[in-house]
Amino acid sequence: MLQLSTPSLRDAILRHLTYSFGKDPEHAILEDWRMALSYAVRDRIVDAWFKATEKTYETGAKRVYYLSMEFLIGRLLEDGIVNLELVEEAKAALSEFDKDYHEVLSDEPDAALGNGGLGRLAACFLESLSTVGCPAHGYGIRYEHGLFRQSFVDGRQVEQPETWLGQRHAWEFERPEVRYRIGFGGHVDMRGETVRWYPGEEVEAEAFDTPVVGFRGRWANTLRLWSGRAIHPFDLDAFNHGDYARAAAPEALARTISRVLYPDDTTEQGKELRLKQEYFLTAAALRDILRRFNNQFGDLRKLPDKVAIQLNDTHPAIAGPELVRILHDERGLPFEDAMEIARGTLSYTNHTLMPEALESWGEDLFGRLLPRHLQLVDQIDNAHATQNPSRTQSMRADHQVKMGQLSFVMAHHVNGVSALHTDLMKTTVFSELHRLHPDRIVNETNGVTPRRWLLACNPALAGLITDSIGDGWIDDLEQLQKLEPFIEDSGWIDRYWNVKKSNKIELSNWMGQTYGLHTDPEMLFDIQIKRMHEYKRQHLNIIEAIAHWQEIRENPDAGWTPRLKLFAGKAAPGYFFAKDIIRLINDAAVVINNDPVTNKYLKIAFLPNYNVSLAERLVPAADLSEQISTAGKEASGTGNMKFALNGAPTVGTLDGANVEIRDHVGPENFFLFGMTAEEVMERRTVENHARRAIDADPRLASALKLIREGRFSPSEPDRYAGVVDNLEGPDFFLVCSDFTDYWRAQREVDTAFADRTGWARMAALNTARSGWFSSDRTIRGYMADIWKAQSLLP
Ligand code: F58
Repeated sequence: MLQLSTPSLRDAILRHLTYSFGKDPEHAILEDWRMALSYAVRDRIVDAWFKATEKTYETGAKRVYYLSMEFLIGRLLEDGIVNLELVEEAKAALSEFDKDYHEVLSDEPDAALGNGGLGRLAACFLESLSTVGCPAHGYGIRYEHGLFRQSFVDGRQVEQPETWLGQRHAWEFERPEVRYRIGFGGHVDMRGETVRWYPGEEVEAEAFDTPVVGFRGRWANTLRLWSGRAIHPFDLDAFNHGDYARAAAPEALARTISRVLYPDDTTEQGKELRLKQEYFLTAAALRDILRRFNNQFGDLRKLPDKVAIQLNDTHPAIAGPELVRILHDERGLPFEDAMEIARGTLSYTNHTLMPEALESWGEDLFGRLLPRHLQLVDQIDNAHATQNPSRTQSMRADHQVKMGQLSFVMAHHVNGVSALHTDLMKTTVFSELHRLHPDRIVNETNGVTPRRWLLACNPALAGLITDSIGDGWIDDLEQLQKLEPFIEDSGWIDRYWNVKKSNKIELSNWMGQTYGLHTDPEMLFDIQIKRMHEYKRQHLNIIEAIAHWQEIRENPDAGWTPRLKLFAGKAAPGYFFAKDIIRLINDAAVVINNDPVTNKYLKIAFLPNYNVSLAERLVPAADLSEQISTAGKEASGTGNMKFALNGAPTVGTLDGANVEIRDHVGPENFFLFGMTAEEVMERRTVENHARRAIDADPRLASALKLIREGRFSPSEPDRYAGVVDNLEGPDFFLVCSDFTDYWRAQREVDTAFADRTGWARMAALNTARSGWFSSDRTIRGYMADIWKAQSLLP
């Protein structure tokens, strides 16, 4: 292989500035510097990438393919620099040119190609797959517009299109030679044994590759994103007749397929374009996987030995029927053999139990877009029914195609994302399928990459840890346990506390400069950041804050623990209740922050446009992590892990991975409240449960009364009537029933925080005991339990 000597980073930056971007240092703008640095870093990533690819071919190793509609990767430059251990060199090189490292890094657009946890998990997995040296590809869609940008007008969420491709970025390699035709609609031709699908419409999927480098640059994998294009980009005839709009129509139509990410997290909408996107991704990925397999191995019966395809939720579930179609219709294998090969290759991760989020497609739409696949779904369903005579539930009920059941039947393993979630899968949505296939469901508790979520975002803490126990923790996170003996040492605890304090000061300064928000870093920084959803209960948090504010007003001199409550998160554009909660928080913040009696003790802010980069600023500065979902609803959570790792104890329910976090950090270092998942189900059956809870708690009653009376919306007193009606009435997510215990837990937090050393110890124990929540551990679990794949690192 070609070996080039590596120039110094400084020389590489200058070379790219000059020859890739045609600028001299005097005339270069910030973006030029950012691009030159990115190219210099990218060159080294490419070296690692080629080596890894070569090794994968040489060894004939099994490859993992992670199919996901979302990869919430955020910015990539710092990731590359950190993983190649170039931080100091990059800082020094830039300062030679009088450029600030952080300013250059923040110039990069934040690639928001995902909605929330599911997409961010996929991004952490890619990084961990590379760090552990597992040969893998991520497959997704190269959305032109990622998740919308959020701003507030009079406290209300306003959405604007996101345009990450509006600025140059360095990470993708266009592959014009890798294109596949993807068909939709048309008809199915059946001649005896041979079945052929003749699509009525075709678009082309073109590949764009982004290398993903692992820690210390020992391995790099590929994220391959598909972009839609027209097969005949231009209607010359129309153009010649002066009809320019019609001339450009084919291209416009084909491009809509990868134009924009669907912004609806957790509710399923059944939109035609969404199904098209799902098939587009899946069909292109399968074509690509089979081409690579064919070149290297050939014999399709060996597919399960050489290929593991993970379906990230049901969004790529059409992979089951599509693989069967290719093997059976196109390659001529008997249906049963095609089924066996497909099932040996596919596995499926479930991320939600909420019925409204489980995908299903009307058979009319499905049959119109994918007529052959609908036939195959029926054949798969019938075969499954025949093999399992006691089965009562079909994947084809109510004129629908149920994608969860289809995925389950087509997968050799189905996994949940936390221990509790996996148990609930077995007893609720998949209870029948679990009875029929008791070995299929396994648990793989989520994790987060410690490179981004500690080493990069919290350099001060990472430095203290490395000073104390060496740097082995970075890719072996359970080594954080070695910190425990230091926690006894008051000098060390002071250092830990000072790290947190400096992070809080930095955040305070940044919020001051960015939003004109004045905050005191001595306060307890209490943070809830995640998508807005009723089950996540941001409203429980703000109602408790309102009740707390009242209490402080009544007795201002009672020695309150000063608290800053920060919120951030986007609501789906059509989710009006969630948007009301955003507005309520903003409205309440105005009133409470301007109360001279209380604002030393309580301040509230909702930071706009939550994204990965904002999370990277907030997580290291948090004192308290709000993980307060209705038990049984949050499949896992991953923000909860980031906070614990960075030394913010949790106030939370026994939900998702909170359960495992509490087990690891110890119950004395976790502020537990609320009903269990079982109690939740029971409470829902109690008549008037909300009314009873309100009548039993005057604090809750008066907070709701203030909201109802328009205390926070004087210009429109009944602005929140709908919200309060919901809470006093159905209150499906049991905000009222959990309020009193939440209040209690928060007062325990106040008391605990007043003891600085005690709190610092608790925070440090959260760090020391969170090593298990590394996504390296999760990925090793998938490799061993599901994919049967090996690391190729020595
Ligand atoms: C999330 N799901 C879970 N879905 O809510 C969270 O508990 C879990 O930690 C995380 O997955 C990773 O396992 C989630 O983020 C979505 O955003 C989907 C987007 C597309 C439509 C349906 C929801």
